[in-house]
Amino acid sequence: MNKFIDEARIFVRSGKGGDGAIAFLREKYRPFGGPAGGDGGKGGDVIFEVDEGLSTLLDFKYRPRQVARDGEPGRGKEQYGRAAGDLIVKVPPGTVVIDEASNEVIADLVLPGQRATIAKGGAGGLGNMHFVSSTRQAPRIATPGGPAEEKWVRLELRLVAEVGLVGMPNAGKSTLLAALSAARPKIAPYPFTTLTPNLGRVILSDLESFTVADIPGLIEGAHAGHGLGIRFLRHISRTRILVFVLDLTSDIERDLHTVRQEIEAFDPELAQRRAIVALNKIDLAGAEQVAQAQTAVRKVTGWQVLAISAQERIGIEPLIAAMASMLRESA
Ligand SMILES: Nc1nc2c(ncn2[C@@H]2O[C@H](COP(=O)(O)OP(=O)(O)OP(=O)(O)O)[C@@H](O)[C@H]2O)c(=O)[nH]1
Ligand SMILES: [Mg+2]
Repeated sequence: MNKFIDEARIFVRSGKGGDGAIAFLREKYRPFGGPAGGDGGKGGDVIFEVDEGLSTLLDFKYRPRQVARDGEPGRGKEQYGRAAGDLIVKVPPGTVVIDEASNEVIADLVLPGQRATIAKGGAGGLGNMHFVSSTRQAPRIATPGGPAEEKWVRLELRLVAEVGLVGMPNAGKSTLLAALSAARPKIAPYPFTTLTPNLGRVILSDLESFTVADIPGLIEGAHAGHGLGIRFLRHISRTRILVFVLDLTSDIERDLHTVRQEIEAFDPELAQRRAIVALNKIDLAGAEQVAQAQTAVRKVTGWQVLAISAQERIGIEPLIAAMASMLRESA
């Protein structure tokens, strides 16, 4: 299991272009053989590329410098300098690249194989063989290679999932993820079991599936750093719908209020996302309590409220159907 790292700061530098050469052909029987300085080669680009197999920015903790090679200078006898190969840096899906100097997002890499040039290599300089004219038979001019580009960039991972599970610690989010998908996150009868986000894929058919993210639980004051804080909410910023998981054995209205407030404090836009409520642990509650809770939560939110037992796998299919139809509607 890879350690989950979702932030990194790295230095990138492209390659400088090779200088053009100043050279003349000097052959035994051609004393003034003419200018023959070749062009320099292009410097390497630094290109980020999404690798589906990666799920963390951990590698960058060990390799915080990504430097491409310089182009080779041109040489005599009209020989070109070799261009440097580009440096391809693999990043996990969902990596946002931010230029530290301007604080601007310069790339958002989501799809497998997607690429972005983060630092462009310098062009090769021109050799003096290009500068011959009728009045200038022996030019002593060549141009230098283009400069390297360098910058510090911040990488932020924002997981790619259509549905985000949110709720208080111990509500049963990870149990629900396990019931929905083949994911096997850690589940335990105490708060803060989940320390980093988990992803699972819900398979509807051969052609249809969607990804669900389970994040660490939120508590009151999470936006001020309480519990594990709200920094993991970043990982549901790309989701299209949220599922609020509530534990029927606790005060559901208070829990719902708390979680919604923390999301609002993190990002008001995220708080507006379409949502479904999953009232969990119905195996521990009476039918009447479940019905009352459903009515109360529907009244407060206006959302669809489904009763489930993640552990006993009750009500899971209707919940999947509700998520799928909401995703289709908001496509
Ligand atoms: N009886 C019952 N217990 C459940 C149900 N769902 C989850 N649990 C139990 O509730 C406890 C917490 O479940 P988790 O899935 O770890 O809860 P979580 O929301 O992921 O918690 P954090 O990771 O701490 O935020 C575990 O002991 C589960 O076995 C359910 O439907 N019925
Ligand atoms: Mg959990």
